[in-house]
Amino acid sequence: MKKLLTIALAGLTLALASCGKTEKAAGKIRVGFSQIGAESDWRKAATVSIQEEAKKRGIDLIFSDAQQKQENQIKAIRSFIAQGVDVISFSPVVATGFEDVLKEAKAAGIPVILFDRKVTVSDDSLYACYIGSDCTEEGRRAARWVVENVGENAGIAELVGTVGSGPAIERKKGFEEIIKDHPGLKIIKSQSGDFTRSQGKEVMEQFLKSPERDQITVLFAHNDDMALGAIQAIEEAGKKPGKDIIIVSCDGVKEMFKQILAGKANCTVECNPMIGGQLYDVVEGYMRGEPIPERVESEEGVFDSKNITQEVIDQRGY
Ligand code: GZL
Repeated sequence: MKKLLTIALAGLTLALASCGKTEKAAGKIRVGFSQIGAESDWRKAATVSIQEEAKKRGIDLIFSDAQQKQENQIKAIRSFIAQGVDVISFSPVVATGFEDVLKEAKAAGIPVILFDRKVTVSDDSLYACYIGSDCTEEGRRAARWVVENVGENAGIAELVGTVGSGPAIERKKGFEEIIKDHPGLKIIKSQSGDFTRSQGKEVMEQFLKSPERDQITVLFAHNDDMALGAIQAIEEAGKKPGKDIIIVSCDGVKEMFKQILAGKANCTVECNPMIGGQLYDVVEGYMRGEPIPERVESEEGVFDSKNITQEVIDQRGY
């Protein structure tokens, strides 16, 4: 009996091994991707780009949704390593805490491509490439728009993104870098809304009940979803969003374009989520033996009532 079991196990092992080889023989590139979740319209658009582009290119995508939890991202990356994928990519929910698992990927000889967000690590060789926006510049662009369109005096309420995330750290840094030269532009309230519409509404409701409520003349939201929630809160408080409180945010999602056209918001700094094509360009190049570039930039603009029309909205991909 024992002998029979041994032979069966050997056969199973052989079959599994050959299955792996068969897949490789079919030339399918295997990519493991850990996505943060579905916290915003921006994130959902990024997921569409990642999944649809893989399908178009015949790439075997193993996609994992971390439901906003870092431990799920670490588990997923470990699973990709165990499966022996060709490349790992992920959008880190927060910037720190990935060092160990990135060391495991490096030890396994699997390159890691950061998608959309950066990590803070002691050794930058732990990842091969960062594909995405310059969120610090997005913060600067938002502040420059305030200086140019609001002027030198404003009480600013700030809705911060996910605490510890790259975009929240960088957008705040960029915004403050510009307004430090304009002392009349003051951040008088600042709190995280975790990049979601519901929490953006809740925090804005608190701002509008605070002693400083009547000093708030500008809202800077780190993403459109929080700004959209804040618009609801401002209207429910009997104020006019886009007029009593000028609204500036980041992402450039279609719903925000509609609010700007309707006069209920004022500016959105674009952050392009449709970068699945750029990701797989790097992956396919690597599989052809080409070097992986350290950085792939995405092109973005600044949108307000001067360049948003219904036609622009109708043509917008996300
Ligand atoms: C930005 C991206 C952010 C978006 C949010 O690069 O990581 O995460 O601004 C999303 O909408 O949740």
